[in-house]
Amino acid sequence: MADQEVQRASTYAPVNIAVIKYWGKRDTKLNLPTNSSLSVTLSQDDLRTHTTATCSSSYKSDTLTLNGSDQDIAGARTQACLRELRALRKEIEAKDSHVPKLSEMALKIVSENNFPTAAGLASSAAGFAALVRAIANLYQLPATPTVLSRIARQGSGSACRSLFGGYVGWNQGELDDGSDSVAYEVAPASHWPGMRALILVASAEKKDVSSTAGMQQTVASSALFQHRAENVVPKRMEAMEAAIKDRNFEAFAALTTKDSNNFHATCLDTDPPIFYMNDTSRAAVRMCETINQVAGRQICAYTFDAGPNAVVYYLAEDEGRVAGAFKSMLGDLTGWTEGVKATDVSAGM
Ligand code: 2P0
Repeated sequence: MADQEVQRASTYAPVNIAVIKYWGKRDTKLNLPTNSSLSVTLSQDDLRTHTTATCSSSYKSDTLTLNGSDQDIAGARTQACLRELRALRKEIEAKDSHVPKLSEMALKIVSENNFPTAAGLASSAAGFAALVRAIANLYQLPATPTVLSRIARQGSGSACRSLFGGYVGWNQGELDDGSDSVAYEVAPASHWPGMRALILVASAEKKDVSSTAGMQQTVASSALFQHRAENVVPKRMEAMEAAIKDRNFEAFAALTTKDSNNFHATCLDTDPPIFYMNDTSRAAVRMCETINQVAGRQICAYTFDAGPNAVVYYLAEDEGRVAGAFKSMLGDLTGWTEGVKATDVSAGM
C-alpha cells in the first residue's frame, strides 16, 4: 500500500547568536517576548542541527531522538509545533482527496547537533527551527519562513530567528494570539562580506539555570529588567538595524557589548541572582577590551548568552589582531573542549 511507504525530508538549521537579547516572556505558553531582539545567524557549516522527519502508517507513535537519545515529545512546546504543522497539512489534504493523509500518520524525527547541547550555544534555536522546517518540507507546506518562524517560536522563542539567514529581527508583537510575533530579515548574510564570528568555548557543560526558568525568575524579581524592556531595548533595536544597514562596525560592536552586559546585569539583579558568565568569560571580556585599546578603536565585540561561552564579532581585515590574539591564548577549538573557532558569518546558511 502506498501509505505504508516511509515519506522523508531532511534539513539543516543553523544557530543564531543575539546581539540584542531576548530575555523575558509576556506569555509563557506562546513564548511571546517582553522585548524585540536581533541576532546573527551563523553558517550551517559551523554550528547547526540536522533533522530528518519521516512518517509512515506503520509507525505507532510520534518519536524524537537527539544525538541518538530518545527525547520527551509530549512537552507542550513540541506538541504546539506538531499541532500547527499537522493543521496546515490537513488544509492541503482537504482540498485534494488524492493527496496522502500524512497528517494522520505518526512522525519519527531524528536530530543531530554538531556542537554541545544546552551549553548556552543556542541549541534549542537550531533544534526547533530544524524540526519545524523538516516537517514542513515533509508535508510539502507552501509556508514562508515567516509562517515557520511563528510556529518555531512556540517551540523555543529564539528558534524563530533561525528560520532566516544573516541579520534577523524578532518583532515582539502586540497581539495576544502571537500572530505578529515573528522573525524578519534585516539584511542577508552577504550584505556584510567581512563579518566574522569567533566562538569561544569556556565550558561545554549543560547550564545550571535553563533560559526558560531564568527569564521567568528575572521577570518576577528584577526592577532593572523593567527598565531594560521599556527604555533600553526599543532604542537599541533601531540603532542596531541602522548600524547593520550602514555596515558601521563600531556602532554594531558598541551596541552588541552593551546589550550583552545589560542582559547579564538583569540576570545579576534577579532574586536569587543568576550567574551565566564565569572567570573564563570575564578573561575574554578583558582580552577584547585590551585588543580594542591597542587598536585605538572598537575592532571586536563580545556577547554572552545564557552560559559562559563567548561569541566575538570582528571584521576579516582584523583577523590577525582579534582571532590571532585569542588563538594564541586559547588555541584552536578541537572537539568542543576549551578553545576558539573562527567562522565566516557572510557565508550565510
Ligand atoms: C537570545 N537567549 O536572544 C537570548 C539571549 C539567551 C540569552 O533566547 O524559553 O532558549 O525556549 O523561549 O529561546 C534563550 O532562550 O528560551 C535565548 P525559550 P530560549 O538568544
